[in-house]
Amino acid sequence: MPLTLFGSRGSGSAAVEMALRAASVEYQLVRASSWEADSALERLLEVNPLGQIPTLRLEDGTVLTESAAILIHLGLEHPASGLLPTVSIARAMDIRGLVYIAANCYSAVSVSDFPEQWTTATTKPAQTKVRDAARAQLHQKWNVFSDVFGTRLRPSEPGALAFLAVVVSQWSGTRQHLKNERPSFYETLLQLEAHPRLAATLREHRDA
Ligand SMILES: N[C@@H](CCC(=O)N[C@@H](CS)C(=O)NCC(=O)O)C(=O)O
Repeated sequence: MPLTLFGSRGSGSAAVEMALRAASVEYQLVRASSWEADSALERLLEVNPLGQIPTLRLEDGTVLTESAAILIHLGLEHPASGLLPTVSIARAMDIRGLVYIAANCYSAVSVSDFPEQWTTATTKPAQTKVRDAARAQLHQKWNVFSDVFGTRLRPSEPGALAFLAVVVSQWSGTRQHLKNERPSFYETLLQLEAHPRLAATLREHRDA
């Protein structure tokens, strides 16, 4: 049985699709998300009680969630794919970057997307304040990512870190922020988007 990727258009599953393709791994895509009632949400909830994507079911039925964990697993399983550097210290830094994005950026996007879940306030203005604060935090975390990891993204041979950085930085006003605050990193992200390892998947996620 091929791997099954639960995902949806414009979501973080794009980064995992890029990785599966880079590693030439066969997979079937199941459209599922908590915000699409007509999707395979019930099936997703059976394997991931959080109902989050990306969720990847491996050949033997093992379920992987958490984009950083999925990308690290694929990189380690397919060392020739270039998803992770082969040199130990460089690999450790890329893993640090992947976990950094998941812990600091992806989490802030969740607050920005669903502020009502992060406050007991029920009024719209109060929830908007939560969203605005989450976005300010998110943008600050991207500044630091740019300063610490920006040169690791290897536009000529992008790997898992570049995939996750490009996908997660598309959301919550991050690109506009980076364009103003970290223009050179912003240009690197655009360069990466045009790379064949990313371009087709990004196009499908935009046009699907
Ligand atoms: N910690 C997870 C977060 C995944 C996540 O929040 N995915 C979003 C889509 S991009 C989602 O499914 N959100 C719906 C929800 O939380 O209900 C990861 O790093 O993969």
